[in-house]
Amino acid sequence: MSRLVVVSNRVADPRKASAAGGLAVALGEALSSDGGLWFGWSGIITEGGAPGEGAIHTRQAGNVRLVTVDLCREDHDSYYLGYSNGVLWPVFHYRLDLADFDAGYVAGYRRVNQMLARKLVPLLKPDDLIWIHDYHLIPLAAELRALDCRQRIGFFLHIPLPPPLILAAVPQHEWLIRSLFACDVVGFQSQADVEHFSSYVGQEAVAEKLDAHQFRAFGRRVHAQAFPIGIDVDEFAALTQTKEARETHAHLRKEYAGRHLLLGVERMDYSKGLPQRLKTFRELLKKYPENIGSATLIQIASPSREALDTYAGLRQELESLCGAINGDFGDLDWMPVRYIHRNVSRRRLPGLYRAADVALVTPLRDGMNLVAKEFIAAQDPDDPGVLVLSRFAGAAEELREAILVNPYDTFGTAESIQLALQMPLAERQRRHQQLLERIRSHDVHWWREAFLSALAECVPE
Ligand code: GDG
Repeated sequence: MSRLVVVSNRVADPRKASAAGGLAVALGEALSSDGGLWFGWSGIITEGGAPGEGAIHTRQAGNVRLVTVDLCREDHDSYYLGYSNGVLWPVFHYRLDLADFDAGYVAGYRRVNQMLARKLVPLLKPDDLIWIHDYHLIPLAAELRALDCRQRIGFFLHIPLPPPLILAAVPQHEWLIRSLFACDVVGFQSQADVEHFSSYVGQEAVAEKLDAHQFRAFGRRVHAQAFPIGIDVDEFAALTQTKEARETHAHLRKEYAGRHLLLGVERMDYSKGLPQRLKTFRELLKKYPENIGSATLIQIASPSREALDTYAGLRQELESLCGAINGDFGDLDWMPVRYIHRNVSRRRLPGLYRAADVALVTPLRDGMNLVAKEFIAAQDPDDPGVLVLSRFAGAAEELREAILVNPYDTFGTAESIQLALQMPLAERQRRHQQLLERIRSHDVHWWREAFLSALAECVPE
């Protein structure tokens, strides 16, 4: 039986992962079931260290070995802030206008991936299955191969892959995609991402498509497929019954008795469409004045990547929009928007989801979006809330019974929200039941097993 080695930018203790959320739990479970290794950055930034060098830390968490590496300030700023979050994140979310193509960042990105490969190779066993996660580590498989690593390597991209013409704006686009061909299996969130991969390699690398999932280019064959990530539905539904969740639910239902509660939950990120959502909510109040005094939007925007200027600008824009809406429409006994720029405890979230009549999950672009799935799992099947979901979230490929919207169209989205607020109980129940079946059939366990089976079954070149 092969050992699993997970590599991701951040590493979590699987015994405490439930506090961190779904993905950490899923990866932790996969590692804990047979014992494995989880490798990544320690989260520690050292001042004055040498670029491309970092101290390594090892600790045992049950039967999982956690190995992490420190980054010096220069490496952190170019690899993490610069190239990963200043170039790849915006471009892969179609925001060329926000990308900072500073030529210096790529050198740091490559240097850190080379260092991680160098530190990982001595820890590997011949039959290991290596599973690399996300855009921070696209070149890692190629760096491992350069050090003669022969193990099977899988890579999963948690964010979208843009179409070729957008991807081509990254000066190193060919190098990035060529690096993916060092893997045996490449997983994407949605069929749209696979199609972008297929058209990119067809146009730019003259790839040969061998069958539904096999591509040959750059002298190697890769299996590329959509593995839409899910959540642990039963675990999340059970979380609605904890003391904190029940208290949150009871408190909100009491406070909003006879009124409507709309909810948005995300990291504060420009991909999530927060300004557009607030403008849509303002449109809803203008166009359907019966909501004035009776509909409240609770918007949680938990702090994220605050060291980047774009994120600071977004925060200012949101604060100004919330202030304007509350000033224009609010009254002594009612405020339309409750905006929370703090991290809400994971134990309270399920109660919050369950208390909401409508969830607004309206990103401008999103790899998948787990909030949409958490909202469905947390509902009371007898009286479920309605999911309003952006067609630009990967989740929209699966969650067809949500109300799908175009978040750029504030007018049209306001109309859809009004429909959601007025939806009869029988239709809410029917849609919820179908959505629940969908998230159950493709839950996080399915995701992990489907990916790892594809990796275990592939025949290395
Ligand atoms: C990336 C991709 C893809 C949010 N605010 C709070 C909080 N959260 C939790 C949610 C959810 C998670 O964070 C967010 O997951 P998403 O999937 O919605 O979005 P990203 O963080 O952008 O994740 C995305 C995902 O990777 C997995 O592949 O779906 O497309 O962008 O679990 O509940 N949790 C707590 N307090 C908060 O204030 N405790």
